[in-house]
Amino acid sequence: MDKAAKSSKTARGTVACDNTTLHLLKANDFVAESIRKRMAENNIMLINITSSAGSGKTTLLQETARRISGKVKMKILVGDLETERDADRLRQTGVDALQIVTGGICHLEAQMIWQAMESLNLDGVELLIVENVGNLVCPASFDLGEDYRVTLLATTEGDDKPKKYPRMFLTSELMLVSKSDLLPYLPFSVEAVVADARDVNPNIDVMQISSTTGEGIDQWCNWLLDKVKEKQEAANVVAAQ
Ligand SMILES: Nc1nc2c(ncn2[C@@H]2O[C@H](COP(=O)(O)OP(=O)(O)OP(=O)(O)O)[C@@H](O)[C@H]2O)c(=O)[nH]1
Ligand SMILES: [Mg+2]
Repeated sequence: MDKAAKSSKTARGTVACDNTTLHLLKANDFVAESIRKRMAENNIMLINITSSAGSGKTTLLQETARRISGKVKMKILVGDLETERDADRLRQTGVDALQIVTGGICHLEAQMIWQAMESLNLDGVELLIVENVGNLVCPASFDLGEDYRVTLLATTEGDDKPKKYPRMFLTSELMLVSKSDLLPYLPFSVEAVVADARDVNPNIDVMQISSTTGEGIDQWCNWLLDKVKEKQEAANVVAAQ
């Protein structure tokens, strides 16, 4: 996997312009690297879940926790501008979840994850999932030190989003086309959305899921479990050398 900072990736075909935000992002990338190192030392798979507001991130994580929290030791950090609502929903499934309230900031930053980790006992944790603030724009630029970035795109949002918000899809390893149960009622082409996402990022993997019907949820859970195993096996190989 490419370990270059997510913020330095540029979409193909866009016009390069001076961007002062890039200087701020360097500070974020520095903290993100420290998180990545800490996750590597502790063998924790870190997943950053992004999407527009309301695409089904929390619902998917509730279903995920119900299915795999008995198989893998997992915890969840969830970011929102206000309220503890998503963390409350997640805790109802029995999983340990901590809410990060950004107080108006439209994305999570690496230093927020670093601070939250101080309140979270990570002993024995194998999988740490971060649910980012619902927004396809700002969270795309902030590396959180994750191993994988997973972006949900709900069928209700329209199939034009990968080309309109390319950075998010460029920096994601997996796109989950969510709310697939609504496909019969919507003018949404899965074929077109996959073609556009792959045009932006030829390496992006795609799964079609519905938290309502359960379509694709086992496949998604197996993907997560495989990633946890891969990281642990890679660490064992290094330790044996
Ligand atoms: N039809 C359908 N509705 C869904 C599905 N998943 C979630 N929803 C509904 O979509 C709405 C938003 O779901 P959430 O899980 O809160 O979405 P979210 O991405 O966490 O939202 P934010 O955290 O606010 O960005 C809720 O009313 C869910 O019940 C699905 O697979 N199918
Ligand atoms: Mg949510």
